[in-house]
Amino acid sequence: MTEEEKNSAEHAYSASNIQVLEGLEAVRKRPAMYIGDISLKGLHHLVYEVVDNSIDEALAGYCTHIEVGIYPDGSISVQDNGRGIPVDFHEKEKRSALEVVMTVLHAGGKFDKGSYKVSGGLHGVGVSCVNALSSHMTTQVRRDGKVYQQEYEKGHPLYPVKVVGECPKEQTGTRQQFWPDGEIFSVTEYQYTTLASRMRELAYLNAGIRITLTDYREKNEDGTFKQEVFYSEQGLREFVRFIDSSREHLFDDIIYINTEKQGVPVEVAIMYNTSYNESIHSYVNNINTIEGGTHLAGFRRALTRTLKKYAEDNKMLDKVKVEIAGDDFREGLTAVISIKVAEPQFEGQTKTKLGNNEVMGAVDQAVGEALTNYLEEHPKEAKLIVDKVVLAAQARVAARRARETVRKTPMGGGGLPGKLADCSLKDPSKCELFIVEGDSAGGSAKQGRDRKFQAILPLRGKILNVEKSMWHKAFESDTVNNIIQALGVRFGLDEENSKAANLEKLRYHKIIIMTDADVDGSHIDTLIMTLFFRYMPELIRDGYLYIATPPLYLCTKGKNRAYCYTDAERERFIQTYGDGGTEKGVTTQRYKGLGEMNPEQLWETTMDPETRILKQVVLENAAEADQIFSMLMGEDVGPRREFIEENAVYANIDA
Ligand code: 0RA
Repeated sequence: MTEEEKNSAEHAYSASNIQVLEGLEAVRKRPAMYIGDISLKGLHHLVYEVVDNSIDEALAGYCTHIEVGIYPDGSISVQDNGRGIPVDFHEKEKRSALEVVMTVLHAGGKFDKGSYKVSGGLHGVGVSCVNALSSHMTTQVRRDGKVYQQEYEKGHPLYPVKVVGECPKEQTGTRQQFWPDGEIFSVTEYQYTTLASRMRELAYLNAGIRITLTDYREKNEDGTFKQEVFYSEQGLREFVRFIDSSREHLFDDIIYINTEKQGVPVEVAIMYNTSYNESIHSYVNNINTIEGGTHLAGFRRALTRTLKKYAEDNKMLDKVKVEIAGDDFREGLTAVISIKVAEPQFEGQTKTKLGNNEVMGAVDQAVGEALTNYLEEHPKEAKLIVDKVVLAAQARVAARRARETVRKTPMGGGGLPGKLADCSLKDPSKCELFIVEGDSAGGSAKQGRDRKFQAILPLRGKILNVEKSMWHKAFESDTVNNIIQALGVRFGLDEENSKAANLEKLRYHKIIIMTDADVDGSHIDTLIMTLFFRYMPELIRDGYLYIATPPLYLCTKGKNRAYCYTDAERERFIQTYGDGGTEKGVTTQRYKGLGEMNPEQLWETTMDPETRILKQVVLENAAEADQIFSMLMGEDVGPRREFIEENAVYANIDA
């Protein structure tokens, strides 16, 4: 073909595809509708979408290895050793099947007769969306001894699928590489840790699949690229062990279920520990259902019924005088539930609550049968569980009696705490609560704030480490009660789950933790975040929790003056204003704590919505957060020291 012929072929080619292109234009017009948002989250979602297709191929039994690469030019590659997306000519569509998959919305599973598509990202939008939101994309398929290729710009094919090479016949697979479009995304730089965390989770959820993550932007000392391999032979069993790695086990066994009931594949791993936490992580088609749903309800129902029946049948409750509640059965329980549903209905605020009713019975039956067998075959472990349940019930009842003698108000239901300086507006969506370390900083914050929409709650003294205390014990702590009462959050209203927080009366939609920028401050941040994570995770999930960022320095050179929030910012100030780019002539005032700023400075640097920097606390990966919080705040100091040494952001600030 001459250059001219090629151009005209490409032109004719794209002209015949107007219909398709319009479909993808919709994705570019409203990207958030398809991938959630256009920030960091949506950017990473593109990768998950592509990886999910390879996971599907693996679940169908044809793929064992997925390689993900992050490149210096901002692109991502995902390569698998599956059968390769079919490339044959599609009669109805008048083009290659591969092109249809890549350019038609929701065309993902079209050619997949028989086996149903089980994975698929949160929005399940398919690879064509990724293509539409990429400035460039290249797909390569190895099948039948040939390498096929097609490239795209913003989802538009640049040429029909063509053969670009040969390969051994037995070598098959799909390679996708995409460059996220900077015109669409507000950020385009990938975070290794975010991708690693999801790949680790996927490896645990899908035993036997090897996922390699390589960061071609970063070299190790020996010249190789930064790389991790995620592989789990034991799947969910290893996953619960990982989550509970810093907790003391009640016994070493993992109760493991892997079965299919009423056409629903159900996999569950359960472990008991000596803590007071309930940590149940549930997944549907590899998606973390943080709002729960019918599968979780089925699990809880089976657990309560089976344990209760076992304890009664074995006369273990005869001498127990207290009523045992559902929660008591779940104290110290860590579990991962993973099910596959052909047509999941996702509901709830974040579309992570499973609505399919038929699933409840399937999970209930699977867990009921397996747990009954386990208890009968393991009397020693069964006794440990029942004893722990009874203890939980007794402690709960004793605490309630003690509370009732002191005051009659339900937990978290009372008036506002005396230390709270409330704001005058009442609309929660406009109101902010600053939780401030120390009375003196609290005083400055009260003077410096805009009292219309900013409320201040100063905290004095130590904040309870809820990781180590029984659930109800937290409500005996003044600081915890002050926070809960100020927020207007109530507990104990939900029949199903009496520990669930009720956010209906939440009084502020921004809750801002404001502490000193030093080790103590960061410790207090962690304590408060632990309280929220364990008692009110919904509040983090809904994006209400923030951390304030006070400046580290005030740099001055003549008339130029700037607050610097990082060492890099201070460096930049010196480069720009210092004599000959040196520190000469620059005065640096270092802020050791919030208390060193006067009310005006505190407002200007840390509280004024126009100028402040707020960090939103996000729950990227609940299972991993569970593991990290239990490690940081739990009993075992070894792993904690290691983690702090590896992640010591504040180490040089204090030096
Ligand atoms: C449908 C049919 C066949 C393969 C695939 C889909 C497939 C899709 C993706 C997406 C990423 N990697 C993939 N690998 C395979 C094969 C049908 C056949 O060979 O008979």
